[in-house]
Amino acid sequence: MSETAPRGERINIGLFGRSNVGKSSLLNALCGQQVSIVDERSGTTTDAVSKIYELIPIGPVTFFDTAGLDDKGVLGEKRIEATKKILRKVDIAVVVTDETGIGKLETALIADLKRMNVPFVVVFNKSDKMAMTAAGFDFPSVSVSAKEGRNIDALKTALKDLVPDHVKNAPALIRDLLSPSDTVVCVTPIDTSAPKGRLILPQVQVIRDVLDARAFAYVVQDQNDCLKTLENMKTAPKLVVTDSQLVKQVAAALPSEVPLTTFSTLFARYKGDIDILYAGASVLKTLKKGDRVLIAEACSHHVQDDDIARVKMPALIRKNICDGVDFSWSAGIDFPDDLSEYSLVIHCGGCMLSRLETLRRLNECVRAGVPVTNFGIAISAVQGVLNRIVAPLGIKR
Ligand SMILES: Nc1nc2c(ncn2[C@@H]2O[C@H](COP(=O)(O)OP(=O)(O)OP(=O)(O)O)[C@@H](O)[C@H]2O)c(=O)[nH]1
Ligand code: SF4
Ligand SMILES: [Mg+2]
Repeated sequence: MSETAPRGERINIGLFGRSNVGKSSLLNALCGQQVSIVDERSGTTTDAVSKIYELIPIGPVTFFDTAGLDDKGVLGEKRIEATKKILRKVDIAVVVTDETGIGKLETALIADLKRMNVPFVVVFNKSDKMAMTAAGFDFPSVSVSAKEGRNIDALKTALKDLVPDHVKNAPALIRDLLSPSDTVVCVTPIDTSAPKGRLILPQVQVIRDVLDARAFAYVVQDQNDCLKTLENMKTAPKLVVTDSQLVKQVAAALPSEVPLTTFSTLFARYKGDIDILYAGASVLKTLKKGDRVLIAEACSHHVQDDDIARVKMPALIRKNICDGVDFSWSAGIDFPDDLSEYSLVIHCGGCMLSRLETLRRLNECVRAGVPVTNFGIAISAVQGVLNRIVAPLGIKR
């Protein structure tokens, strides 16, 4: 990525701090326009304000201006809760304070951000009154005047430096695992759930990525066809990639030295964080009676008789691990506010989510201290083949 190249995905940047320190003024200074109302009275921003903006040198971002974290009264508590919800969703946080510096609230906020692993910068605003220096602090900071537009470029540079590597460098789908002329066998069952006359998009994307690597793709329907294909091949395949619903059968049919993975596992790495999802899957076998598991889907849809979230996944866990597990479900863009009551979150494959949106959801779980995995990885884990299917991706056990 060049210094000013626009990124494909929007980064969420939140401004947090006490009332009246100049959060809204700072947002306006960053965007060079009146986005948020500024007033000398405390508590001006009540509901969070979001602003989509092309921030040079980062690219597309969404800024969130929030209510002060010291807002008073019953409504104030609700606003603080809403601000904290945004805190769990941002990719980068800006902790705004003024000439009064770092007090109790900022210290607690910074501790929270460190614990949740959220990259942040502290902004000492109102430098036209008194310039603060961050000498002795162990965090990045910038002294600015939102009112006079002083040092705002330094803040933009600091924000750019905070963009996490995993956001900047998305992994490949499969091509990094291949050399030209390697062969990949894809197992794509054509059953009643397969769409008529075509393959599903994740399968097409994997095949395309194989071709982009100048490698060769064989496409077969099941483990028997896969074995026949292997027998006909002069050299062993570099990788066999199967649909998750056949992973147990394919793993049993193929010799153990044949590298095997699933479409879901490739996508878990491509779109999310395979290490987090793999670690989350290890919790499955420890589930016991009464443990609460949240099954989360990114969109709402009509529930079918063999619905994976409502029917198949709970049945798989009840049958193979423990039939006393207590399931809850969520669908849509929001997780429940309190994830702490769950022993595990099992998320859908997130086909409608971008990589950054997927990572944000995983991070929400990590920040709440709750293990998270996804449908595809969970199916392989419950079937006892997880270590085999992550091995070709170089996952450290
Ligand atoms: N001197 C000076 N005053 C500033 C600066 N930035 C903001 N202010 C003033 O501080 C007051 C509060 O600014 P806001 O931007 O509304 O502060 P806020 O943090 O959004 O406040 P809430 O929405 O109430 O939480 C206003 O009177 C601003 O004009 C600055 O850089 N210098
Ligand atoms: S798997 Fe895709 S379609 Fe299904 S709930 Fe998740 S994002 Fe939506
Ligand atoms: Mg405000």
